[in-house]
Amino acid sequence: PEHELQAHFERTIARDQRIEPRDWMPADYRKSVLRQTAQHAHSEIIGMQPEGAWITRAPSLRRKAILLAKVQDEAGHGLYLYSAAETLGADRAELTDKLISGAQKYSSIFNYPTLTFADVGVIGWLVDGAAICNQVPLCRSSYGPYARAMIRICKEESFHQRQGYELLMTMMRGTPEQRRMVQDATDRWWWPSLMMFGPPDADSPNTERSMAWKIKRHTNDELRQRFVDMTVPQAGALGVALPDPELRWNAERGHHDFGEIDWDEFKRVVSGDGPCNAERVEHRRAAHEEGAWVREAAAAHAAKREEVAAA
Ligand code: FAQ
Repeated sequence: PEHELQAHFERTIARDQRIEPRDWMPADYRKSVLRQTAQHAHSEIIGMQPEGAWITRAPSLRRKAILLAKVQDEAGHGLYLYSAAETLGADRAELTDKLISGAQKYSSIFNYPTLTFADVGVIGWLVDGAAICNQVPLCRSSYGPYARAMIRICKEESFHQRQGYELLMTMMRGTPEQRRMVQDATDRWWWPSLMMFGPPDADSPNTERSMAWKIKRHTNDELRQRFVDMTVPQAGALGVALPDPELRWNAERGHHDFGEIDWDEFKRVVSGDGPCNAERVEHRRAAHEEGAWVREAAAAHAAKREEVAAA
């Protein structure tokens, strides 16, 4: 009976055990985990574009090889997360349709342009840094396949973050022009990175329930604060300024205070009206359409093998 299944589900959550694909779960739990994993998968796939644009223009063979590996990792994360979404009953082709039609979201951060090679370093430092901050606690998310995917993904994200920081360290030891490029990229990516954590807790419709179900382990503002506290000393070591005149240590709180985020900009970018939204989705649509023959060939090959096996 349903109330017994519900009680078992509640107990599993209360004991910090995992919900697995075959377990009974409330329809809204399934819906919410699916919403988050699908958005997360879409973010990884769309997230290949801003840096991918620099693969052909990387300044050395070494930088090209590193960047290629990083962008391939992001594709892997996306596929891994789509598999997690499939365990909840989603259909992968439908997920792609929902991304392309704008029915499902992906992270706001990937709607900003990458203007110079310093952006590649700053994405590794700030965007992967924010991703790690957000995703390490998700290794303890209550949905088993999602939590397990996060473990491997976080290991690769740490490598990504270090490569970005190392790239920036190298540029900061370079010419004044290179140092200016790093500062300029930091100025452009800082505020969008803070927006990755989502709306303030008071305006976050999903947080309360996702925390109760342990899908999320911390609120958006908690993780944003953690990221700021972690990043300020890194900026100091690098020798770049963070573009916020209100950023300062607050000894009483034991945290850094920081300025107000432009939430109008956030809303615009999330609702499709950021600097690169149209371009990102169009690029994904074109790649999907151009890949149709690969899917058809794979399906034909699988059918042929089945025929041979049956004969
Ligand atoms: N952009 O009620 P909440 C990466 C949406 S890292 C767009 O607070 P929730 C690695 C939200 O979905 C980036 N939409 O929602 C990488 C919700 O919409 P809905 C991906 C946003 O779920 C690095 C509505 O606003 N990481 O890809 C954003 O409790 C470098 C209300 O918000 C993840 O997805 C945003 N920034 O908290 C790749 C991490 N923020 O569905 C390449 C997992 C909020 O109600 C290169 N996800 N929204 O229509 C999470 O932790 C959570 O889903 C949050 C949002 C924290 C993103």
